[in-house]
Amino acid sequence: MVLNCLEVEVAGLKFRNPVLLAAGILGMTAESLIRVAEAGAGGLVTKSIGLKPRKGYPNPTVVQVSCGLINAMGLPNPGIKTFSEEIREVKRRVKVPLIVSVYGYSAEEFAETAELAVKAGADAVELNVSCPHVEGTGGEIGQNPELLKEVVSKVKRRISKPIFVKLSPNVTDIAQLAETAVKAGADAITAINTVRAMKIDIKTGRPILANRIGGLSGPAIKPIAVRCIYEIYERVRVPIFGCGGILNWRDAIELILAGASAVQIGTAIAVKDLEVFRTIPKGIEKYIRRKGFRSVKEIVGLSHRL
Ligand code: RRO
Repeated sequence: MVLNCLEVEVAGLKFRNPVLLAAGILGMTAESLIRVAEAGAGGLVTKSIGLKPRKGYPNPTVVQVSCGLINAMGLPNPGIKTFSEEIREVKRRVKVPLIVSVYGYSAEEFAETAELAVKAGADAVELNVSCPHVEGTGGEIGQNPELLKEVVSKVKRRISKPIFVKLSPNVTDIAQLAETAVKAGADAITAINTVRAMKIDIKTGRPILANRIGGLSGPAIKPIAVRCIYEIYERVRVPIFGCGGILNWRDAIELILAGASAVQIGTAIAVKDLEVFRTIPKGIEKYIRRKGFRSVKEIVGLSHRL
C-alpha cells in the first residue's frame, strides 16, 4: 500500500496535505474558500472576523513593492453573526478543516467571537493577536504578555476546539510570547504575521497607503519567518503553522525544516494564482521521496537535529 506521505495531523486536526490557505486572502466568503479547497489546499483559514462588522481603511489599502506586498486593509469583515452563514456553507460543501481567524478589542470579545465561530462549525480558531496596524487589537495584544495570557486563557475556557495563536514578528522575543501563549492554553502557534512597513511616492512625497503604515508580506519576509519558527520550535512543544513569504515548494520545505508542521500561503496566491495548492504539495512530496523519508512528519524541525 502506498501511504500518503503528505497527510499530517496537527493540533488534533487531520490535513490531507500540509499546505493551507493563510488568513487574509480569499477568506471572506464561502465561495472563495470553497474554490481554494477545490484547488487542493489542505486546510482553510478565514479572514479575521470580529464581533461586529468593520469597514476597514479607505483606499489605497495594498501596494506592490519589489519584494512583496504592503497592505493596510484595516480588518474589513462582516462580523461573526453574518459570517456564520459562510462558515456553515463551507462546512456543508467541503471536507478540509476550516479554521476561523478571530480578533477582538478585549478578551471577552475574542471569546464571544470564537464561541460563535465554533457554534457555526469552525474546526479550530486562530487568534489574530498580531495585526500590525489596527489600534486597540492585534499586535497591541500579542506584544503584551499579560493581555496575551488573558485573551488565550479566556478563549480556552470558552471553546473545546483547538486554538492557534498567530504571532507578530514585530517584537523583540517572539519565542517568549509563544511560550506565554502556550502556557495560557494555545494548542498551536502560527508564525508569522506581516512586518510593519511603508512605501512613499517620490513624486508627491506622500506615503502611498491611506493608513501610511502597513504590513509587508511576500519573499522579503521569508528569512524572518524561518528565524522566528526556528526560535519558537526550540522553546515550545506545540506544533507550529509556518507562514511568511512562501512562493514555491522549496520555501515551504525551508519553513518545515525550521520547525513548521504545516504551512500557510497568502501572497503567493496573488502572484501565482491557486495553482500553488497543487504545485507546492507536489514539490514537497517529491522532495520527501527523493530524500528517502516516508512522511512530511519526519522532516518537521529536522534542521535542529543535524
Ligand atoms: O486587515 C489587515 O489589514 C491585516 C490584518 Br487583520 C493582519 O493580521 N495582517 C495584515 O497584514 N493586515
